[in-house]
Amino acid sequence: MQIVKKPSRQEWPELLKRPEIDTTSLFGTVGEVLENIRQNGDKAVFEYELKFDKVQLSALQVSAEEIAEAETLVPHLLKEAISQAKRNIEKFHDAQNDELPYMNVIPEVRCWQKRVAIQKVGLYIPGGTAPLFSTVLMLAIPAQLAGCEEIVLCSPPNAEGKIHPAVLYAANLCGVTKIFKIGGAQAIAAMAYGTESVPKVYKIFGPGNQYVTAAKQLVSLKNTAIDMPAGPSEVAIIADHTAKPRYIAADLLSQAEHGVDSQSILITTDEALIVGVQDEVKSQLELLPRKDLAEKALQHSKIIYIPDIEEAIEFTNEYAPEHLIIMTHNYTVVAERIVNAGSVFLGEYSPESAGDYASGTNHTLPTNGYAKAYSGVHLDSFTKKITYQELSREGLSMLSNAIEIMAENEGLIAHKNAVEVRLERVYREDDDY
Ligand code: HSO
Ligand code: ZN
Repeated sequence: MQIVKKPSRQEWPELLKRPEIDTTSLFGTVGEVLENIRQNGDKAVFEYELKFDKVQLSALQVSAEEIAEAETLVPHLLKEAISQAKRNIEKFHDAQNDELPYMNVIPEVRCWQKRVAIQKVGLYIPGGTAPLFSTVLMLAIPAQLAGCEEIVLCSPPNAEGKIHPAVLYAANLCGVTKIFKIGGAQAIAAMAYGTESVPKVYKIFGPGNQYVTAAKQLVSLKNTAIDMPAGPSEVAIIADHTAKPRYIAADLLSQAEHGVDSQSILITTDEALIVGVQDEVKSQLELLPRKDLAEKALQHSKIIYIPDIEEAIEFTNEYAPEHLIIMTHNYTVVAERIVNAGSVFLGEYSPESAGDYASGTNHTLPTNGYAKAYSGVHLDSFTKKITYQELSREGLSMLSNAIEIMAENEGLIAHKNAVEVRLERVYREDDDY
């Protein structure tokens, strides 16, 4: 890990940077895939599955037999763990379903807002080196709670043409309506445009590599919404002299093992903590099955010593981490000052892993500094709000002056007339004035 001590403000921009990827040819390549699938549907999807996932599929949709088989392949203890996580995620997300405001803005002018589920949503679950069935829970549970009618899931098949049984089990458990063996940009295209087998959806959710992210960004330019532009996963930890190097190292590594481009950052007000953390990282890393991945991620990870806690908080807010763990003696006070972060973990018993799996919060969060403006996935991500209004004749007449003067001054006389005809103020040839 890179060690930086007391960086000056001029050094901050360099430290706050995320690893940059070269996107020069990316959008062109992905654009071709999208266009091919838009024009040729399933046929193109089968071809891309052969080309990119190296598998000749006979059907894109996962069959009922395959789902039943997955059920038998998932160990009992894992099923219990998934069901505990599911209960907590449901409980936390269900509580987000608050009352809808309904009001008389002025007497006789009633306005309200209704939350309506997005009818068709698409969930993307990456293949890669870890079967992310926890991400199925994080996306399908709020989709189901919100009341989405069609929940489509795409995930790349392995060389045998199969999706990991735990992914299928979780999808089936959480009300996913159709599961497809499609990965990468072709999955995003299939869900955005629809094919003979894949239904077209209105919003696409979920993480993915740079091709998936580029595809999501491209389809979002037309008529498919996306949750957020996702980048590599990241964690920042603020720690003072009371924090335990062992815990800090474990958290830095839990992020680093996700992939070579993961970012782990420790911001500490205590210089003495640095050596302890370095030692712990070294020894814990040795025991990890994904040591090689984690080691590479650690090469661009940093330990930053900022003695002043105020400055450490300011730095963190500028970085806007996806996950923020605060291990300081006064973590509640520090937490109150955080304005940019995807999800915050407080005290020494709240590792990021808790939120990644089972505490109830969602782990689909904004990366790459997007936490400055985006929220993580939540119940409302699966809904949209429709506003309604109902005015009586009296209500309209009380507003008529304001509407008519404004319409007139915008030069939009048809707008003015829409009020006047109702209040019978428009002169008509046959009117008997
Ligand atoms: N840390 C990841 C989520 C995850 N971790 C899934 C384990 N499995 C992004 O928030
Ligand atoms: Zn994780």
